[in-house]
Amino acid sequence: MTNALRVSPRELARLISGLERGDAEAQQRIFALYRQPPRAHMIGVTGAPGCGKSTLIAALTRVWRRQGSTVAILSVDPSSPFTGGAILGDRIRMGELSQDPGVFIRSMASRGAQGGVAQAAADAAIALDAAGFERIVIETVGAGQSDISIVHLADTVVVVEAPGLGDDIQAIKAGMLEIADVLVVNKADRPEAEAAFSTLAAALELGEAVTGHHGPAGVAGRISMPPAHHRSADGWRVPLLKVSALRAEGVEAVAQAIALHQRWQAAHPERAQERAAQALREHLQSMLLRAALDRIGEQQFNAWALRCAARELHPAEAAAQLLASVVKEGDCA
Ligand SMILES: Nc1nc2c(ncn2[C@@H]2O[C@H](COP(=O)(O)OP(=O)(O)O)[C@@H](O)[C@H]2O)c(=O)[nH]1
Ligand SMILES: [Mg+2]
Repeated sequence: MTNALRVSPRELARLISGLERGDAEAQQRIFALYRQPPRAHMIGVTGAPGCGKSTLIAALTRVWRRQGSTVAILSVDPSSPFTGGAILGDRIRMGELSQDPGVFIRSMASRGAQGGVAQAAADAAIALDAAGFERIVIETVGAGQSDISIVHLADTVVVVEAPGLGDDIQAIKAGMLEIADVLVVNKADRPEAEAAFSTLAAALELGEAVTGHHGPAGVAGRISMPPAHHRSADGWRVPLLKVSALRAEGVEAVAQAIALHQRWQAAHPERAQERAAQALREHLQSMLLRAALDRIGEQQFNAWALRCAARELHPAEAAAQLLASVVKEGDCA
């Protein structure tokens, strides 16, 4: 039986390619699919390049496959081993997963996608949900605004840290701590991991002391959690977990923490509302910019940019004047 709200494996690849190109037909298909309730759990995994995100995702996928869940992995990390032909080349890491029909692996390119790779990946996740994948993992490099926005689109955000990347608390510096639902210190098989773990644990305790957030115990409070954690602004206790993704040690605890968070957030719909508001804001922002640039025209835009470069005008003054002229001309309809 064919169902217009189901995406076949054959349609899936075509649809995602269409989204990458910013293809209008693919976009319309996603609009239709979005109207059905989501079933998949969307998990964002982020962290500095080389911290072991891809290795951890592969290890988590093995756990989920043993539990009977299907898994889709979207990578927006250009250095990822999931990227392009490297998937097949990296047999040790992905091993049997690349042959498993219950696992879908795809890297996302940003070329041409309107609103950038974050929105294209969010739309691809909708397609993957409609294709029946139960866990959808989005891997992003923990740097830059698009990565922050992509994690706003996930139900559960896993932030990965690792020793030996030059800075023990990069996650905190990049503002990643605020967005973490689960914090992982990877490469625990290396002795330096202990220091990274302690630094992060201390920073978390400090954060808790500063916010002074001590609400009633949530879902996590009733289930034994690792000793180091802190309470996020909305009451979720963020677990800090030590893992060796390479040796598949501690990975089941990460899967458990992710499952706990999935249950917790199902009881907190305000999270999903905030995510939708954020997505709406981002779409408005990119559409407004596009509409303004269309009206201004490239030639005029370049002329104003030259005036800014010549120090005739501050860019903010120029933007305000351009905006005023655009709004006066147009009727915003
Ligand atoms: N020692 C050790 N190395 C790891 C571990 N996890 C990943 N690595 C290595 O770290 C490097 C980067 O891993 P990768 O998963 O590609 O990191 P990503 O850039 O964050 O996706 C690779 O050489 C991995 O083999 C771990 O738990 N322990
Ligand atoms: Mg990677």
